[in-house]
Amino acid sequence: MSGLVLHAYPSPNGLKATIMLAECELPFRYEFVDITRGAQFDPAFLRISPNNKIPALVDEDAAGGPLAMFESGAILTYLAEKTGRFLPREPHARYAVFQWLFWQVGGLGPMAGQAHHFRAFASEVVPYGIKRYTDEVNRLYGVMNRALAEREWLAGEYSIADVACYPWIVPHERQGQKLEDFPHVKRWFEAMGARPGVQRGLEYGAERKADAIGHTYLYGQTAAQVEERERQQRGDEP
Ligand SMILES: N[C@@H](CCC(=O)N[C@@H](CS)C(=O)NCC(=O)O)C(=O)O
Repeated sequence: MSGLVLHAYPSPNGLKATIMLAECELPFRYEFVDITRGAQFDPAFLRISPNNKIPALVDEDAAGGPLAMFESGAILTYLAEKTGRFLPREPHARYAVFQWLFWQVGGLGPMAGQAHHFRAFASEVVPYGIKRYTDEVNRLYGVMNRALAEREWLAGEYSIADVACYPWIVPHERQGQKLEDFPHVKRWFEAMGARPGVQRGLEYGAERKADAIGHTYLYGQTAAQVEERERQQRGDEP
């Protein structure tokens, strides 16, 4: 076997990887990981993604042998370095990209994910959680809006920072945000959506809705439950 293999699901973190692969016009095999049915606990998947989350990438042609990695920020950086695209070499420009990439991976993504959870998926209505995460996402959109008031793309030139943020802005309504309140984010959002590579990347994301069964796999995970899921996937005796 040779080539790039992406293990993903069409949720925002998976879409970052498909958009980047499409933007770079890189051929790849798409291995669908049904995280709504527990495929993230398959021992073979956990060997490349020990955090039981998508996306994960394997480059079977990497120098020194097949290279597997998890975490979308690492994957975007790897693909940028492999292709020489969307990550400048000059240090000021490069670290501007890394700052916004880490801002997304450590801030926008987790906070927007919690806003989705409390607003749309929680099994009980928790007003404090809804307000806490809706407000924090609102603050983050404000940060992004101020950055985009000064430049066309988040870190100057179009980069993996833009790719990382976009799939998390697509479901802005589910996060309780109005793009009209953030005109520079709106302008950027429309420019992103007009890029053919972004459109192709999103085709892998004909949004699959997590259903009630999916929720039992996705929420309430503890270390012990994850071990139990893995055991079930291996088919061990109870
Ligand atoms: N920090 C990780 C987050 C990945 C993540 O949260 N992936 C979600 C889907 S968007 C997932 O695989 N969830 C499955 C689970 O929690 O079991 C990244 O940026 O790659």
